[in-house]
Amino acid sequence: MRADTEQDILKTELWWTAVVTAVVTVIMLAIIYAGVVHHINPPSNIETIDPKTLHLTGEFTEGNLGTRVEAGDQVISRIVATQFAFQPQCVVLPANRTVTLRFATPDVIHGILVTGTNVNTMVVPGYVSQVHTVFTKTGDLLMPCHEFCGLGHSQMWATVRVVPENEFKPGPDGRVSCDAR
Ligand SMILES: [Cu+2]
Repeated sequence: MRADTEQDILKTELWWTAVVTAVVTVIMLAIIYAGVVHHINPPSNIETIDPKTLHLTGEFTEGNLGTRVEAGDQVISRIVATQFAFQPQCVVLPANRTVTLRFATPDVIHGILVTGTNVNTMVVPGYVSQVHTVFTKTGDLLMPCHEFCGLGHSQMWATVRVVPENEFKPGPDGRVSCDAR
């Protein structure tokens, strides 16, 4: 093979610069198109919360955790992910109905997934993570922490108890807990 001259190298470099610029342009246009025309956005529920005080005031205080049926029949579960447990350890949710899961953490980055479903999110200090979903199968689903958060990480998991809609009976305060059942 003959060694390329300076001129050949320059030509090749310019050619690949043009190719890369074209590819990046197409990708950027596709992202802008998806975002603006189809309203397809990243799952960004940008809601901030002070990790230092979330246990003292607001929706993530101990008494507010767990599942509650709120105005407009919305089913909302609030869960705190902390080293190395979830609070509460178990939440009850009805099947075949839109439910909202809200997570916050006072310490480090955690992550959750609910096995057998597409529920999967990071839980980042300073932010509230929110997921809307419909569970179609009943039973106890395992919800482990999937982001290494320290030595007790492997012990960190909770249960999502999905019950048939006719067995989902909130108390007078709208709450449903695993122990009450
Ligand atoms: Cu963790």
